[in-house]
Amino acid sequence: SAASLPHILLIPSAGMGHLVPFVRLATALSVRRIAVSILAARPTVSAAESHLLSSLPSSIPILDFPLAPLDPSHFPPSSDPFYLHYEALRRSAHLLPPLLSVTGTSFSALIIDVSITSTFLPVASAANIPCLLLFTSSASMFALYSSIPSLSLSSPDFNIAGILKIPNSSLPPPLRDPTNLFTTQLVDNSRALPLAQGILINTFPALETEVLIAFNSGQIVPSLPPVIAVGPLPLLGNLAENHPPGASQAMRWLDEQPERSVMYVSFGSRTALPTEQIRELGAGLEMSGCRFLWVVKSTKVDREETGEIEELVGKGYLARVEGRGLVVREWVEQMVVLSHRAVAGFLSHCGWNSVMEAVAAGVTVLAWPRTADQRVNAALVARRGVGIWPDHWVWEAEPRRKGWWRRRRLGIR
Ligand code: BUP
Repeated sequence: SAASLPHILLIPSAGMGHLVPFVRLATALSVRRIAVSILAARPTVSAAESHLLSSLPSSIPILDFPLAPLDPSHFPPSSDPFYLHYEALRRSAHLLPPLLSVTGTSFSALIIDVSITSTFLPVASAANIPCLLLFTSSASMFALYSSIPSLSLSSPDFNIAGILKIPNSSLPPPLRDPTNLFTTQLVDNSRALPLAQGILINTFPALETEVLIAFNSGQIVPSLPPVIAVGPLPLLGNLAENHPPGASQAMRWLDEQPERSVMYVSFGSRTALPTEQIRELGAGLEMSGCRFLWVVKSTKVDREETGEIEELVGKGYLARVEGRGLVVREWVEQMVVLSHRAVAGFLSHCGWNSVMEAVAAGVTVLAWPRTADQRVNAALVARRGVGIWPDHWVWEAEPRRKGWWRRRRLGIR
């Protein structure tokens, strides 16, 4: 009977980089005739998330989860809106059992985002529901993540189980500050990992062979449950059916370009470049003589993205590159872009979803990691021949004074 079929509740946290792999996992389970639902914490941070949630098919029903608001005065005013959202969700774990009892569905398991591990695992365990984690970055990054409690963060290199060397310069920048919200959450979550029934990662054995073997032979953190490579997660829907040719300005433009001639340029859904750096990147793309499709982004949260492109890239830029370069500010269907016959390269920040999508589409990556896990992912990109990475480029620490980029270029401190 329907009541005895497995039914899994998936609980993503904030940001497209987290929601997209959850939706892909839900889709993969649902085509295997496993009933799934997604818990959607409201309000979402970005408009892109609410748009994706509202476009899901009826086979992936949504359970709305209103978040108790946080008192902003308890956090530094510059706190990342996505980390604040993780925190609000983490603090709402106790509201899950009452919500589940109202739905009347008895869920056979939960699959939750790693960023909410330390508060949701105990709640799941008290409710007697098996709980697995989905880690939305690489297995290499998970090796660092799960080892954090036992590492000295000031060592020059982290040598993880003798199989993975991560230079200190690749440590996600927020981890340098023990009071940063990201750091306190990560340390808490990392300690709770052994309580999970399993850890799913969107990777595959041929890409991260040694790390996956090391996890499952207990060499990295002996107390961890099985680490299971479930990638590459299937892409959303049927590309050809859902995205007919010419469906958007970007696709119409790509349709007119020669085979494998275009560089796709995007730094993901939550990395904003300062205007001066946008100008420099624009100049570089112009000087390169390459064809390019550039998704330009100047704010972290898409709702705040307003105004004309010309204000960002500079007056006259669009006319100068016309025919050869297209600059857009709105969301593009990245997987459809990467699968287009005209696209040959991807200048990417190396968010993990972007890397997996490039691998799946067979597009070469030019890595320019900007923050978080991205240097660890970029190193893997270079090591496994997925692309290239000029690894002497360092993080640019935030916050910056106005004009920092020009001063750095001119060698002025
Ligand atoms: Br921008 C953009 N279209 O225009 P990552 C992104 N995406 O489809 P991030 C689009 O969002 P985290 C756009 O294909 C990928 O699936 C893209 O995830 C899609 O980077 C996702 O690549 C972005 O992991 O997230 O956004 O920085 O910080 O969680 O890695």
